[in-house]
Amino acid sequence: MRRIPQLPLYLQIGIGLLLGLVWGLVSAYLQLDPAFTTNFIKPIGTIFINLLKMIAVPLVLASLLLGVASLSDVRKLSRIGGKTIAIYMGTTIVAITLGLLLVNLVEPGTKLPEETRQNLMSLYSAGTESRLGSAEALKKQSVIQPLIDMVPDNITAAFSDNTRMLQVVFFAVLMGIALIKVQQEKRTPVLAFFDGLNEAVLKMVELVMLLAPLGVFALIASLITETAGDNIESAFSLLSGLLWYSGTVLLGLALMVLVVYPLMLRFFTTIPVQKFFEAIRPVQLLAFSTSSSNATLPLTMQRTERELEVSEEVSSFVLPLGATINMDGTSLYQGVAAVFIAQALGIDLSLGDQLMILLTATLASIGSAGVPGAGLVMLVIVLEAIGVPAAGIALILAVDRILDMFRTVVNVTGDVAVAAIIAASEQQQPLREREEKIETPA
Ligand code: DAS
Repeated sequence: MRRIPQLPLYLQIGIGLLLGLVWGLVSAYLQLDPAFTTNFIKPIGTIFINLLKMIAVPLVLASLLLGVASLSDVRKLSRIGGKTIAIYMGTTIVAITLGLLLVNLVEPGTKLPEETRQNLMSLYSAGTESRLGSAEALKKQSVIQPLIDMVPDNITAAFSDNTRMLQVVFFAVLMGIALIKVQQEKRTPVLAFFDGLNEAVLKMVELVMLLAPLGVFALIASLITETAGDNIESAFSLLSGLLWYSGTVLLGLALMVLVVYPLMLRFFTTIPVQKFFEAIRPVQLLAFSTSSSNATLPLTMQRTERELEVSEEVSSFVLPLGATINMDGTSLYQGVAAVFIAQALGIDLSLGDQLMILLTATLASIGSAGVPGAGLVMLVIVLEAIGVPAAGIALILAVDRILDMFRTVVNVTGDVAVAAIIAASEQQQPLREREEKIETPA
């Protein structure tokens, strides 16, 4: 029997989103009793959010552990490994800082009317009291408490609580380093098991994403019916807040691709910028349509080696690592989303909170795997680290799948830019010098 052609995931989710918007707006307009939506539709959205929270820890553990352990030949590439990780962290911190600056600049646009915020607070404020409690506790702690807190005293407790993701990251990195040592001493392929675990977890993310269209429908429908209450205006104010939010993320992503990376290329390589963009255009298109850095990786490596003449040794190390731990687009989005959701729930963030966002979004983007929706899963970690209820992601789910496409483009563009910089710093002849040599007659 002919297989029914499956709609691409982003289309399926787009349809779920539209149906959810129609459902929400119509029931708000007709002032239908939201009880039906709350009792029968909203639970589907709650299940979807719980599934995302369920896979957050295994996702970080598997992808980060494997990412670190795959540095097994870091002895051979020690200087490349150190430089690569340093530049990756640098671009990620620039991305999040840019996102935080922008979202604080457009803050008035993302501010929701008091009534809408009150509605949202009553819906999603479960968990904020824990924030107030921890704020009190914070005052008594030493300034390096966050570093102390990173070391888990009980790893099963760390795995059981999404607010302890930094402890899971700490464990994954330590385990990854231990695996490097075991590989070197035993010369046995110890990574097979973790490879399998990583593949299995990525498959679980795919399975969870199958529920995404229904989950998005349920979350948007219940979000609008419950916040709109009996007046359609607050529904539209929520939608206008979402437009400001999406515009802020897209502006930040555009600045990364059109300003930050070209500046980096100009300072650290002699690759002409338009040559760079010609080389990676097919990579960006594939990243946009798949929303997956992992799926794009084979093409990313081929184009980087062939068009930008980066050696296979550098590209086969820098790019797979980048697809795992370097997600500038995702980290910028997580910074903007965390502040937008906190504001929408009426939670004012101190500078300390925003620095905590910087730290956790950096770590969350390292832990995010290069698959569709991974950034959303890890956003849960960032929110819970600053005491904002994770259920608040329902606010941005409507546009998340679309933003995922754009942030994946930035993720892969950043990986290729760093690969080109590492290649140039390895004294490989940059492209232009080689061209000049050919042009000038001997
Ligand atoms: N889709 C992820 C990637 O492949 C990014 C994300 O989910 O934010 O890079």
